[in-house]
Amino acid sequence: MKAVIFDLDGVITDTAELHYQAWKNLADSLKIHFDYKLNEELKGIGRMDSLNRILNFGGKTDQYTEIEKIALTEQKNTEYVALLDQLSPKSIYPGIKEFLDTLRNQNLKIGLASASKNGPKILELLEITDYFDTIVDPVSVKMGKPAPDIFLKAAEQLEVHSSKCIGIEDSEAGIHSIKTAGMFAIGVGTEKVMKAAGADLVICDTKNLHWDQIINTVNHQYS
Ligand code: G16
Ligand code: MG
Repeated sequence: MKAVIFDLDGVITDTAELHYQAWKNLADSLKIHFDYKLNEELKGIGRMDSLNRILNFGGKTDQYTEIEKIALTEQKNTEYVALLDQLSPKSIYPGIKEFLDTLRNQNLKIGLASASKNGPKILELLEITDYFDTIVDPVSVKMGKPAPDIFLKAAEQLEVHSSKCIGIEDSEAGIHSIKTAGMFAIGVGTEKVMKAAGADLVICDTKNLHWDQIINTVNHQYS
């Protein structure tokens, strides 16, 4: 293995609650019910796709023009970005910093494949930008997760063949994306959900990300 490609939200830090607050306020103003269940379904899904799912859920798909929808996503993002200021190095999930150090020591390349246009800003707030050899601009890929595009683009930018990459994800859409890209997939979450999505290795908590265990599982699978 030559590279590890990370998802951001739900793997490196928890921004789901901040997305929830910003989407909830927008949905309230549109008189659409929004709850944690729907928020869960938006994980890993890009901004406009997320808005479309919310409008669809509220039965209001046809009530807004494309220009109005862009304005709505901007309204949500302005609020979300203000909430991001709460993030600091303390917001990094347990074990992630140590894992990044191990990857560095093993001379592995490190990439970010997040659907978030705020990815670079979040890495800055967490003070871990320097660990990353590449960050994919989600605007540069044609299809969002579950399509493989964003993980393939990360491999391309790292100049590593996808079969030599490991992807780490917390969303089902993200696991599909990694597997379709032909990579080894680590799922952060419950065994049942992540295995069903196709994860090769499941960890329930980021503090259980241990390189020795990962590489053993990879070698076992490919032997
Ligand atoms: C993340 C979140 C999604 C969010 C998307 C776009 O994906 O999980 O809920 O809609 O980014 O974020 P933004 O509006 O900041 O561009 P990922 O791929 O990092 O899990
Ligand atoms: Mg995620």
